[in-house]
Amino acid sequence: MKIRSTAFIKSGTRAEHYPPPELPEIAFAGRSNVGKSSLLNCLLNRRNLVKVSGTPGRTQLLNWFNVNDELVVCDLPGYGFAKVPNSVRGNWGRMIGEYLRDREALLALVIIVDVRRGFQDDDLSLIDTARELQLQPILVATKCDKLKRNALMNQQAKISKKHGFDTKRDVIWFSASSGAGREQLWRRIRGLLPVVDG
Ligand SMILES: Nc1nc2c(ncn2[C@@H]2O[C@H](COP(=O)(O)OP(=O)(O)OP(=O)(O)O)[C@@H](O)[C@H]2O)c(=O)[nH]1
Ligand SMILES: [Mg+2]
Repeated sequence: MKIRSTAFIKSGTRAEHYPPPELPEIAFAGRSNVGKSSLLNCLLNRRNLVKVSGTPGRTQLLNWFNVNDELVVCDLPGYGFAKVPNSVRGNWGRMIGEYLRDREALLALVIIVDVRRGFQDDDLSLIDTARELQLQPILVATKCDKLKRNALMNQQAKISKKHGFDTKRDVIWFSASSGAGREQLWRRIRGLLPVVDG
């Protein structure tokens, strides 16, 4: 995908904050600090469009970005951060549940995990939620550059075996540092977009 323009649209938490659903939308979710914002910057070829946080669990808002006036991407707040109080956790569930259920423009949910940790219970439950809502979950394991080649291959095999995934087809092995998996993720996203003439 050729990135011609990217722009921050807005942040919000509730339906009344959502931008008008004029373009197809793809959302990105994952545990805090997993590398969601870095993945988005890599995908959009921008160093710092999406803030990369030193403090995990800080971003409690949905953040929307326009890409090429063709597509909207939404960076969802991270989950599973131990230090977040229960009240915030409850809010997260409500906020994300509402968004996934009610956002009519939403085509797919990209679920991002750290390749070193794999898919944990909260990731798996989000995959289930997406499927129940007829949203395609696109599974991505990021930070692949953190493992040496052999360790990465072992980890890919281990994750795939545990969840019955096809190593090549079901998970995109990504690195925001090296750009590995970037083209594959774009291909998946592009495949969901309506074909525009010309
Ligand atoms: N080596 C390496 N580091 C990464 C990668 N992706 C993210 N990081 C680092 O991981 C940390 C967290 O990255 P973020 O992109 O802010 O993660 P996030 O999921 O958006 O975090 P929250 O919004 O706080 O939940 C930063 O220090 C990044 O530089 C990657 O692919 N490789
Ligand atoms: Mg972030």
